[in-house]
Amino acid sequence: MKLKSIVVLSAAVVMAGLPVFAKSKTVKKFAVNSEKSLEVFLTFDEETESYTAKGNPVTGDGFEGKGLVFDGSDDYLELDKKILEGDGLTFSVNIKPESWAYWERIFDFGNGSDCDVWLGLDQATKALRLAAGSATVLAPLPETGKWTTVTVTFGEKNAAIYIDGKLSQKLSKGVSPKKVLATVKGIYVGKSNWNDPMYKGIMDNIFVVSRILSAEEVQAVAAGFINTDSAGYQK
Ligand SMILES: [Ca+2]
Ligand SMILES: [Ca+2]
Repeated sequence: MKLKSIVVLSAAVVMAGLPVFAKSKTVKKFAVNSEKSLEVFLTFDEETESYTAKGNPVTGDGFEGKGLVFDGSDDYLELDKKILEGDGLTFSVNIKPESWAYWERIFDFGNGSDCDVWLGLDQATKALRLAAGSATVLAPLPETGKWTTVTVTFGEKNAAIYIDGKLSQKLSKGVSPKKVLATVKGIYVGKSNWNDPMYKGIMDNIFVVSRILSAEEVQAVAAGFINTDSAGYQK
């Protein structure tokens, strides 16, 4: 088992050559760093990158450079509790699913019973579902074999899913990350807190900010305008 500690990257990360770049010329530059609530940014491109992985996932062709290949059997990541210390949370990832199974998880933060926030395939609607407190928000299920940017936000009065930077659905109810933190057991990427199927496919650019990004900021993140340089926020 590979067991490493999580670090927040503070080095400048240059992201270029995105397929969506040309379509997003109107998006303003958005930079985020640890002072701006950046908690996690995993690109899987550097040997020195540190994260907690279980099941020995390997790296393969990613959205840019390398990505992390989840075998659908026992591969997952565990994130640090500090991502839940804010009043809001934004999670973004480039996914290329190999297959979908009902209840398969992209992430699941909680305790597997009364307090859980999860993103995955909902059996009843056959859509991508974010469950956050009393809120259920849906988006079209990302196609297998293709790259899709999925971004979600949640907080006490917020639950939203964006697909490729565009809002799919948003509700003004949800659950505070701090409330999830109080009873949390697993903070998983690719795995459920219940006995549900594991994510099978590739993930790249796993990005977590401990606040709710605006629609404009989400659009910038999805277009790859992430700059973690200490120069900080610019737009
Ligand atoms: Ca990458
Ligand atoms: Ca494995």
